Order: sequence, then C-alpha cells, then structure tokens
Amino acid sequence: MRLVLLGPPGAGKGTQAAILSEKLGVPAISTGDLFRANIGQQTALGLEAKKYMDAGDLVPSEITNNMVKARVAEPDAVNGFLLDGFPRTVDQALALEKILADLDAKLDGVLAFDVADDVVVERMLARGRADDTEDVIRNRMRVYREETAPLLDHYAGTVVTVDAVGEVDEVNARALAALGK
Ligand code: B4P
Repeated sequence: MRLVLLGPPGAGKGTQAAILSEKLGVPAISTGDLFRANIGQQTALGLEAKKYMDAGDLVPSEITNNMVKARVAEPDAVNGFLLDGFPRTVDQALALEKILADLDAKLDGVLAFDVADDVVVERMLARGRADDTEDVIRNRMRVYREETAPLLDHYAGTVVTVDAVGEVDEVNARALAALGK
C-alpha cells in the first residue's frame, strides 16, 4: 500500500503516520523527520534544510525530491509506504509521479487530515518544537494555504478527507475507515 498523508502543519500527520505504519505494516516516511535527523547529524543536507525550517519555509524541492527518491528505494519500502509531509507542492506531486513510475508503482490513496486553524495552532504551541513559535507557525500556515492546499485539487477524485479533530484514536479509526479497513 502506498499512501500520501496531507494536511496543514500540526494536523497530526506524523502522529497518524506512526500508528498507521504499525497497523498496515509499511514504513512511514516523514520528510520533516528525515530533515530533523540530518540536522541532528549535522550533515550538509541538514544544515541547508535548517535555514528553511527555522523560518517555516519549504526546503527547496530539488533537495526534498532527491531525499524521498532515495528513501523509497530502500528495501523496507518495497511493498509500500506512507508519505507524511510529502508532497507539499504540486511540483513535488509531479516529481512523486515520476519516482513511482520509475519503481513501476502507483499511489493507492491520499488522505487529507482536516482541522481548523485555531486547533492546529494550539497543538503546535503545546508541542513546542523549535519551529513551533507563533511567527514561524503563522508562516507555515501561509505556506500551507498558498503551496500545499492546491494539492487537494491536484488529487481531486482520489483524495479522501478525514476529520482530524478529536482524540488520536478516534482520528485513527476514521483514517482506517477511509481506507476501508
Ligand atoms: P513536518 O515535520 O511535516 O511538521 P508538521 O506539518 O508540523 O507536523 P504534523 O502534521 O506531522 O503534526 P504532528 O503529528 O507532529 O514539517 C516541518 C517542516 O519541515 C516544514 O515546515 C518544512 O520546513 C519542512 N518540510 C517537511 N516536508 C517538506 C517538503 N515535502 N518540502 C519542503 N519542506 C518540507 O502533530 C502536531 C502536534 O499535535 C503534536 O504535538 C501531536 O502530539 C499533537 N496531536 C496530533 N494529533 C492530535 C489529536 N488528535 N489531538 C490532540 N493533539 C494531537
């Protein structure tokens, strides 16, 4: 199974990806986590990504697409994967189509986690990650509206919306139901 998880920052994509990964038996691939691991190891990619993440901007697609291309080619992803936080622009969605075509694979579904702005701001402020300050959150939400939300139209006909307000388990049950599980 190959799925894309969409949603605004703080919608709970990473939270749900971890649970779905366990239940569906495929790895969750989070571009945010991959960048943070690189930052932790102070790789050249991490140092470059940090500049953008600290401001709440998207890391350039060339860096992101190559990182995803390498990750989905790893052996644990051969039978499927959940993409958490990728694609985040229509250009990245087009790059994903090419990555999948090269693997002779296709997407099985797109889940969009839907949640109001005030709820995600509250969640992110409570989490308090380095990029969870009020100014950076505001910029991430602007970037989401301008660059990522158009993906809902790009995936029209495929995307299934999941109400992401409520307890983590409730949201997970809705996500599984949306997948027919
Ligand atoms: P991400 O790491 O993807 O971060 P996110 O969108 O804020 O988080 P997510 O939606 O996964 O929320 P989470 O489960 O953690 O991106 C960070 C940055 O990386 C971006 O700003 C960008 O710079 C860069 N980046 C990543 N991908 C990129 C790409 N493709 N291209 C370019 N740049 C890219 O949940 C948030 C909080 O809510 C947590 O504290 C969680 O515990 C809580 N929560 C979750 N579900 C809840 C629930 N049901 N009820 C209450 N709280 C809940």
